[in-house]
Amino acid sequence: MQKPVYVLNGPSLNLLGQREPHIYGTTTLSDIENMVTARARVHGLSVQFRQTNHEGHMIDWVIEAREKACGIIINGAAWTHSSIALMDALKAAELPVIEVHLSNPYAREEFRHLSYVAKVASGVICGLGAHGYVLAVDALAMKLNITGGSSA
Ligand code: CA2
Repeated sequence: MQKPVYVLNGPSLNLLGQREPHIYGTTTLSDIENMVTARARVHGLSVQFRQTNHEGHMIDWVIEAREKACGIIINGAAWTHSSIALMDALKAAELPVIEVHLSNPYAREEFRHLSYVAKVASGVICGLGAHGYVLAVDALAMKLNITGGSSA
């Protein structure tokens, strides 16, 4: 049986839909979990969907994914731009990694233009809001050479 996709979300993403809707939209993280789970099912994939505000937890999950996941979809939020530890863990996981962002960091402040995650990711999806997560599932299925049903 196929291992699950780990969908990992970084700091403050638990506030989605409650604050800064002009930047991050009105969709909640729970809505995104439902969207991702439904899309993964089309590809015959299951999902472990998680969020943390603690960097060490995120690193532990990435290391756990090395054994337990078929791939990682990650919105590292602010750690994207700061965490060499996250980059090193993602590299060590030796899995396909799709980086996703709701906003387009390249159209925002200069400090968001550097992504340590992108340096070890198979692909990056940004600026497309919550739908970017759905596209990330499709991208991961493509990387895994999984052909879903006729609606995939
Ligand atoms: O656009 C994205 O998905 C980001 O990863 C969001 C991060 C930001 O640091 C990245 O540059 C781009 C910020 C996540 C904070 O989430 C909030 C959600 C609702 C309200 C306030 C913050």
